[in-house]
Amino acid sequence: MKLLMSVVVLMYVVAAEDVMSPTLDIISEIKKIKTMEEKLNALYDEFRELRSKNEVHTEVKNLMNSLSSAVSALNDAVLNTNPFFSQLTSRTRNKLKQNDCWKSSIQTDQQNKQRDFESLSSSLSALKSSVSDLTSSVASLSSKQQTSDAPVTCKSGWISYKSSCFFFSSNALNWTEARDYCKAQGALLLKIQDDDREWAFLNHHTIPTSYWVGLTDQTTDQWRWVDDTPYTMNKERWNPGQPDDWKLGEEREDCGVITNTGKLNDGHCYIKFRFICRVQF
Ligand SMILES: [Ca+2]
Ligand SMILES: [Ca+2]
Repeated sequence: MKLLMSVVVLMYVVAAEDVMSPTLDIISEIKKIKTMEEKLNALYDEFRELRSKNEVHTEVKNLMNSLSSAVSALNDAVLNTNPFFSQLTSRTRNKLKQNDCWKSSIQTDQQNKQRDFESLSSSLSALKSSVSDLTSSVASLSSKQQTSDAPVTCKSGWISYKSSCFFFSSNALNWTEARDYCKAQGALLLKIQDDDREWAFLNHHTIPTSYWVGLTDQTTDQWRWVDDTPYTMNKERWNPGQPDDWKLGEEREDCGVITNTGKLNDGHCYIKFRFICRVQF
């Protein structure tokens, strides 16, 4: 561009030399030419700046177009992936709902287990208490048993056996008199425990003599002890065929007696036999 301008100036100068000869005119023209050259240079610089700006603008425009394309592509991508996100969101919500249900179920289960545990603990405490009571009862019974087995001290003429005092009379009375005598002594006409060792003790002191005991079926036709407690029949304690309620005249046999054999018979109550009284502690 500068070259072009210089050629133009030179042609102008040559043309001017041909046309104008005076020196002052030439100097004046040269100044004009320089002024024009400066103006042309300024225009050239301005043109170059404008061209540079235009290039920047083009570049910015291209960048904007690229950016717009990228945004459009991104938007399309977002639109394409939107169903996926929607589905994912739905699944996540469902999972959260399921988690809430599970959490509620687990909490309920834990509460039920806690109640069961408390109930079991309570039952266990009650059971422990019962076991403790039973242990105490067993200890108490054991102590009583030991006490009951211990021999007691009896008044003169009475025999001690375990926790009882026995009186084997040397005189004979009818059954009713014998009952009343024992009662007057603070005792009972003999009430026997169904115990082989006690039977052996009694036989040791009765055989070969007969003794009234506290058994009768006089009022009820059912054998009962003198304290009105029921008697449980044990035929092994009776003589063969007894009790037979044998009738003599108008009288039947209604009173129990240990005979000289050491076994029981029902006899007529008015007969006088020896008798046995017992005080049990
Ligand atoms: Ca009878
Ligand atoms: Ca009989």
